[in-house]
Amino acid sequence: MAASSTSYLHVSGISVDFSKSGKDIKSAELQLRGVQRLLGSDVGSDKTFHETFVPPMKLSRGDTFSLRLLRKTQFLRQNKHNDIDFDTGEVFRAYDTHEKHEYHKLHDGIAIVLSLNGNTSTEQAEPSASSSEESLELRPTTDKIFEMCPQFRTLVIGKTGVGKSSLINNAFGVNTVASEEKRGEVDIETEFISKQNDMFALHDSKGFEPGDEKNLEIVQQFIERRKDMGALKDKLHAVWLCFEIPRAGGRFLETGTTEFLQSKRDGKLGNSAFIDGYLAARMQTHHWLKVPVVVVLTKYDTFIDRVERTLDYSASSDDAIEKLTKQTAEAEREIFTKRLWEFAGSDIPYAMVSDKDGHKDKIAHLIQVTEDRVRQHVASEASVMAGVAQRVNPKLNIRTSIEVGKRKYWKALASTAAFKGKTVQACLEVLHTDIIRVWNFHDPHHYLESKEFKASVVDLVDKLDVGSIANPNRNM
Ligand SMILES: Nc1nc2c(ncn2[C@@H]2O[C@H](COP(=O)(O)OP(=O)(O)OP(=O)(O)O)[C@@H](O)[C@H]2O)c(=O)[nH]1
Ligand SMILES: [Mg+2]
Repeated sequence: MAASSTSYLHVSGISVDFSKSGKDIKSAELQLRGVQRLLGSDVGSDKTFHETFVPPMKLSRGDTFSLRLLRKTQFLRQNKHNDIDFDTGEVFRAYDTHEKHEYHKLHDGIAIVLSLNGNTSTEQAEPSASSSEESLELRPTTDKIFEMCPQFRTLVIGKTGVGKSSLINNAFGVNTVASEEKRGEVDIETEFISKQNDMFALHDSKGFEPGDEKNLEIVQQFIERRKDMGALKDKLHAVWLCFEIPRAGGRFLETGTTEFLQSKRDGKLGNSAFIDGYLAARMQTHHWLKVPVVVVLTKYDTFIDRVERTLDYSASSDDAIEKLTKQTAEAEREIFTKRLWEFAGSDIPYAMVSDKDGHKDKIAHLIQVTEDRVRQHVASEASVMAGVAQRVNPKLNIRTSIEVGKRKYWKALASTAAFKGKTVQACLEVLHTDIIRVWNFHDPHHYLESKEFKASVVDLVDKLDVGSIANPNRNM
C-alpha cells in the first residue's frame, strides 16, 4: 500500500463536531472540484452531524476540496459562512499513515473526520470508479426535493361515510386508511403513511357535526400549528373538506362547515393568532400564507341519481331524460356554487368526485386544482410532491417530470464543467431516476431503478436510432 501507488481516494463519510466551537452551525456543504453537496441540513441537538456517501466521493490529488459551514445569525441578517479548505496531500498522507484510514482536522474548535476508502490498487481504476464519480456530480433533482419534502401532506375532513377513504384510495392508490381504527380515536396529529405509497402523508379528521364545536377548534388549531412549523416537510400542504353536494332547497351546510369556510375566507385559518394588527392585515392579503382548502363534493353519482329520481319526466325518451338530468344537475351546481362563494369567498376551489367507474377524470381534476393551489400558495417542492404522490392524473406526472427536469439545479449543472465529459449514459441515468421517481409506480423491489432496467432503457433508445443520443458512451 505504498503512497505513491494511490491515485485517488474514496471519501465514504464525514462527521463534523462543532459543540466546542461556540458556533451555531445551520448546515454545511462539501465542495469538490466546484460541485456542491449539501450536508447535515438536519443538525442534531448535540451539535454534530454525520453523512455517509453512497457511492463514495472520489478524491484526486490536487482537487479543490473544502467544507462550507453556514451559521445561524440573529436579527435576520444574511447567512454567514466559513470555508475550511482541505489539503489533499495531507488527506492522502493521513490515509497512508492512519490505521483507521481517517483524516482528522481541527479548525477553530470544529472537529472534522473524513472516512477514507482507498483505491489502493494501481493506476488501473476499477470500472465502478468512474460511475461513482458521475453519480456524485450528476445527482437526480428529486434527491433534493425529496430531502426537503418527502411527502405530500394533506388533511382530509369529512363525516363518517362521506367517502374519504374511497377518495384517498382512488387518488393515491392507498388502500387501508387510518379509519380502520375506531372513529373518534384517530388523533388528527397521527400521520398515516402507507407502504403502498410513501410519498403521501394523511391526517384524518371527522367532519363538523352540529353541537360538536370542539372538533372545529381542534382542526383550526391543528392547521395553525402546522403553519408555524419551519420545515416544508412538516407543514400541511393542502386541506380537503369533504361533504356531499346539498340539494337545492335543503339545508345548505352544517354549522361547523360554514364557520370553517368563513374563517378561511376571513384569513383566520393558517394565520398566527399572536401577530400584531398591522402584520395581520398584511398577511391576510398574502394568500401564500394560507393553507389551500379545496371543497370536495363526494358521491357525485348519488347526487345525479337523486336529481334524476325527482325529475318530472313523464312520456320522455331516455335521451331527453338524460339531457334534463344534466341541465337540472348543472342548475343545482350553480346555485350551490353561489352559496358556497357567499360563505367562503369566490376564490375557494371545489371539485365534484365519485368513486364509481367512469369518474376518474373528476378525481384527476381535483388533484389538478389542488396542485395548482399548492404551487401558488405553499411551495413548488410541495406541488411537485402532489404530482408525485397522486396516481390518477398521468398528465400531471408528465408535467411534473418536465418541471423536475427544468429545475434550476439541472440548468446549473448543465453549465458546469461537471456535466461536460459525462457520458450520455450517465446523464440518461440521472434523468431516468428522476422520471421513475416522479411517476411513483408501486415498485417495492426498486426494479425500475435497477441497473438492468436502466440498461434496457438505454438499449431501447439505441434501437430507436434517435440520432445523437444513440451512442450512450458518447461524451456530452
Ligand atoms: N355511490 C357512491 N358510494 C360511495 C362513494 N364513495 C364512497 N362510497 C361508499 O360510501 C361508504 C363510505 O365510504 P368511505 O370511503 O369508507 O367513507 P369515509 O368517509 O372514509 O368514512 P369513515 O372512515 O367512517 O369516516 C362505502 O360503502 C363506500 O363504498 C361514491 O363516490 N359513490
Ligand atoms: Mg374512512
